[in-house]
Amino acid sequence: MTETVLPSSVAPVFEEVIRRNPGEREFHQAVREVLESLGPVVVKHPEYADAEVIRRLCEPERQIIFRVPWTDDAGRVQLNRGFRVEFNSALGPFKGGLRFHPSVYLGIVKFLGFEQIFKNSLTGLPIGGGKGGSDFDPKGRSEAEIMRFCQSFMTELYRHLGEHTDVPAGDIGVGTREIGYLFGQYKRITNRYESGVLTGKGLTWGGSQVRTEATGYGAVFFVNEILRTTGETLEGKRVVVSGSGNVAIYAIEKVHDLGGRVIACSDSNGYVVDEAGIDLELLKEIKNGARGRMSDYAARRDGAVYVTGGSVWDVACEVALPCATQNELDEHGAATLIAGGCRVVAEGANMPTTPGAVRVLRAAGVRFAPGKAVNAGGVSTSALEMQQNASRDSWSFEYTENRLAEIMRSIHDRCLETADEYGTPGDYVAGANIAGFTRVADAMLALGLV
Ligand code: NDP
Ligand code: 2IT
Repeated sequence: MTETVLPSSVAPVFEEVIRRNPGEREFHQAVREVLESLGPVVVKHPEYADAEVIRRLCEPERQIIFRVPWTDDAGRVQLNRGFRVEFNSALGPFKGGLRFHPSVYLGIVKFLGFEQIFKNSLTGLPIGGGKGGSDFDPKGRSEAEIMRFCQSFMTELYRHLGEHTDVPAGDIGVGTREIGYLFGQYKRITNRYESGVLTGKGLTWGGSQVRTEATGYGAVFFVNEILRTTGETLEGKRVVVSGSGNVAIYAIEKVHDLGGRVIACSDSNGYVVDEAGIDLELLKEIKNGARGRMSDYAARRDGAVYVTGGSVWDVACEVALPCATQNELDEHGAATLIAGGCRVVAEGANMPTTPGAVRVLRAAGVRFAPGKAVNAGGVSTSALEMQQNASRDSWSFEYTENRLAEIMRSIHDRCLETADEYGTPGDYVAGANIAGFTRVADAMLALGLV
C-alpha cells in the first residue's frame, strides 16, 4: 500500500528529520505518523508554525549515549551501550521507561521518546517525554549479572536524573527487579533516598499500587470505552493478545475480569492457542516466577496448542491487542485479523502496527486506537507514584485503580472530542495526535524560545 501524502505545511519538517537523523527508521516512522495528523492544526493555529514548534518538538532537548562495562559470572569483561534521550520537558520532568533489549539503538530510543511526549501530554498530568535503555540482552543472564549491569548503567546515568529533572521507569526487559537495582545504585552514589527519581518501584520501598498492572489494565479500560460508544461490552468476546510480558499479562487479567476470553498470546518464539481461555495463574507462574517460555505453558496446560511459524494474528478474534513490540502487526496480519472477524485493534505496545496495517484496518472499518492513547495507563500511574512519593503517602489499590480508570476514560473522551473538533469523527489516531500535540505546543509557546 502506498504512503499517504504529508500535508505541505509539515512536509519540510519531515524532510529535515530524515536528513538530520539518518538511518533511524523507527524514529522517522513515529514522526511521520504524528505529522500526518497535524495539517489542519497548523492551518487553525499559525502561531505554532511562526514559533517553529513542530521543528523544535522533533529535536530532543538532550541525548546521552554512554559506555556500560560490566563483568559476567565467568569474570569476562562485557560491554554495552546505554542511552537516554531527554526529548521534551515543557510539561514536566522528562518521563519514560528504560528498555533493555539487543535491538535497542538510538533510532528506537528516539521513536519511543518522541511518542512519549504526546502520550504524556494526553494524560493531562505534569510529565515531559523521554526514553532510554541499552542493547543489553537480559535473556539467560543470572541475577548477579543483571545486578552488575544495572549498577554500571546507573553509575553513568545518575548524574542526568532527579525527581524534578528526569524520571525513568520500566519497559521491555526492565521490571521491578531492575528498577530495584537501579534505585539501589542511585541511592548509594547520591546518598539520597529520592523516591521520585524512578517509578515502578517495589511496594515496600516507595512503589505505587497498580503500577505493575497499570499498562495492561489501562489498555483494557480504553477498549471498554471504545466498545461503550456502540453500546457493547467485552462480555463473551474472543480476544487475542500478543506478547506475554508485563503489558500482556495484565491486559489478559482485565479482559477476563470484564467477561471476555483471551484465547491466544505469544512470545518471540511462538504462540499458544488455548480455547478455554489463558490460565493466568499458570502464565504468571511461568513468566514472572521461572521467566519461562510460552512453550512451557503449552507443555503444562491440557488443551493448549503451541504454534511456531505464522503469527498470533492467525487466530480468529473480535478484539486484538498487540502488546509485544514495534511493527509486530503488518498488512498481512491485519488482513488475516479482518478475515477472522476482528472489529477492534488497540495498541498496548508502542507502535506495534505498521503504517500499512493501520491503513488496511481502517479501510475495513476496524476501530483502531493508537498506543500513545491506549497504553498511557502505565505512565499515568507512574505520575501517580510520583505524586505519592512527593507527599510521602501511599494509596490503596482500589483508590489507585479508580484514578487510573478515570484517566483512561478522560484520554478516550479527549481523543474523540478532538477528532470531532478537527472534522474526523471517530478517528482515534488524529484525536490522540492533535490533543497530545496542542497541550505540549501551548506550553512551549508559553515558556518562550528555550
Ligand atoms: P516485557 O519485557 O515485560 O515483555 C515483552 C513481551 O514482548 C515478551 O513477551 C517478549 O517476548 C515480547 N517481545 C519483545 N520484543 C520482541 C520482539 N522483537 N519480537 C517478538 N516479541 C517480542 O515488556 P512490556 O510488557 O513492559 O512491554 C511490551 C510493550 O509495551 C513494549 O512495546 C513497551 O514499549 C510497551 N509499553 C510498556 C509499558 C510498561 O509500563 N511496561 C507502558 C507502555 C507501553 P520474549 O520474552 O520472547 O522476548
Ligand atoms: O512506554 C511507556 O509509556 C512506558 N514504558 C512507561 C513509562 C513510565 O514512565 O512509566
